[in-house]
Amino acid sequence: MTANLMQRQLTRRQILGMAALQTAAALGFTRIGLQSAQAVEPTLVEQAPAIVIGSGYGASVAALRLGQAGIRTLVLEMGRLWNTPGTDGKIFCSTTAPDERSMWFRTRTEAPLATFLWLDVVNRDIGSSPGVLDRVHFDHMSVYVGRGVGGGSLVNGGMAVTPLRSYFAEQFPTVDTDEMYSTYFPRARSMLGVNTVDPAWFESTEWYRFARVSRKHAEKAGLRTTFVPNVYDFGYMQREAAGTATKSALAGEVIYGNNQGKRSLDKTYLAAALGTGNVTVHTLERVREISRAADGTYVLTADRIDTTGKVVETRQYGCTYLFLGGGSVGTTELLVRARETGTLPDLDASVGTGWGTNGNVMLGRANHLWDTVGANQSTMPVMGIDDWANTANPVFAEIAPLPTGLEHWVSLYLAITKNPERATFTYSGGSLKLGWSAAQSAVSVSMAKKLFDRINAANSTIYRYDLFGSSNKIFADDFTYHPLGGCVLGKATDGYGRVKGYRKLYVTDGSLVPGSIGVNPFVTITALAERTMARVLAEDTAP
Ligand code: FAE
Repeated sequence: MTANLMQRQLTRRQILGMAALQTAAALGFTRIGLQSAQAVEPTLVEQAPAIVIGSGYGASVAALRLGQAGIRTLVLEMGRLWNTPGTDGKIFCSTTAPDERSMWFRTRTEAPLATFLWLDVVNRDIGSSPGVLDRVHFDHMSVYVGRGVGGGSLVNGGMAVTPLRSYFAEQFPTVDTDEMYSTYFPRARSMLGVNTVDPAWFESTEWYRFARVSRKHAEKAGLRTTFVPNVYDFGYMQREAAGTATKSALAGEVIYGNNQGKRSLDKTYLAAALGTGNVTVHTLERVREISRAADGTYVLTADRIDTTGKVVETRQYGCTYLFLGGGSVGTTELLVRARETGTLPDLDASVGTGWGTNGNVMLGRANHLWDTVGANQSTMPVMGIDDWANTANPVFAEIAPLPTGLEHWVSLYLAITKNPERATFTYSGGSLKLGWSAAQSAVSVSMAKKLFDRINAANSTIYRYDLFGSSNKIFADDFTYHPLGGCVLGKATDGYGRVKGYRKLYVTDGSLVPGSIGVNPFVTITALAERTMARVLAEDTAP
């Protein structure tokens, strides 16, 4: 979709919603809605017909569709509203100069690349604040997540990929694929503002030289590459390149947020949700407990934090309909805790199971001196190596940028492998544990290695040993960008995200996806949430 078309599709209500987001930010409110522009102080105990936890993809779809159905809805988000410029005039900081805005209550950044030429030059000491990117640590695995109004959409690479139909059907055998591919995927893509890079510009611009070099190397190994759509506005990016627009993707901005160009959820679904006039967002409020009142309504306990992380108030909210959109880790934590502490004792035993990393592994290859990847690199990936059809070793590898402003001869990749390993979350001693082992990551590594050994052999190249710490680690297998599962569709829930054991309780986020989807996941999460909301509004909310 072109930028103009996107703009034409912005409804008056969406524009009103965006104005509410801006006003709230400027005045420092933590409550945002069309009424909140007049600064209504919330009461300590608030009752809403519907509450949505989180404001990522699944949550935003729920909020919009509830608001459009005329149901007053409260969204509780633990992160900030990212709309207030810092002292440098920018809302977000760049990957090359991270500051306190970069990470969620850290004193040092924890970027996926730990080192460069084995030097500790990537991570920086920072002030602690509710920054936009979090890295949640478990034994043998850590999970990157976005924090703020818009969740992962604030920090991700914007790759908007519809999964291969046959693999979607394999992962979701009970879901009607015809309906998904004819109705919900197109609806999700249209709402998210998905567009594609102009191939002619791609072939000629210095900003995608890195991708063209990786394509050449893949082709030399007999592998297929494919263009990948994105939610970054490519018209805007071309103006950045031409010097007529402020640079964002072309200025190293991505995992700590983009100041321009990206259609994150606060510009799409959430703006439209607020525009309905029925949706209010509370920020810096972390839900920590869900229980049920005698009349079957839900009671939430939420901690409101200040920008130092201190809990300044604990609030209780009540609602009839509760939608969980805290992401795979956030939602699963809430439900596993509720089951184990007895506040929702009838939750199914499968809550907490079926979690996977989408087979994520990051790696770098060292190119020959004549194969320069360019000092100038766009942060938005637009191409992948697609070897998913290789049943002996299915891999889809995103050709990732490494924008440092210097030529470094590195080809970087985020491989998505068909790793069948799954893990279970448990709750003990007051904290969430993930039963993921190093051996389970080794399965992803072995699959990625088979593919990239082929590419190295065909091009007489080797891996980079200097990027992931001092121990010459070639494969970063200890983190995922794509946490999936924990409350799997059809297992912990019915076929539409209704949580088993409880009425009017729904999951709408990445926890529904059974550990793997073969491509970057947000389009799938969004489309499934659209499907859930269509069904729930048709069947469950009638008076
Ligand atoms: P998510 O977007 O994570 O939103 C959950 C929200 O809930 C967050 O805002 C949390 O702060 C909030 N929350 C959690 N617990 C609570 C609580 N207890 N109380 C209140 N609020 C809470 O969930 N995917 C792609 O498809 N393409 C990409 O290019 C891509 N690149 C990525 C790059 C990075 C660096 C990262 C981290 C992820 C990337 N992803 C990408 C993954 C994608 O962002 C992710 O799958 C979705 O954001 C998950 O959507 P959910 O709705 O599940």
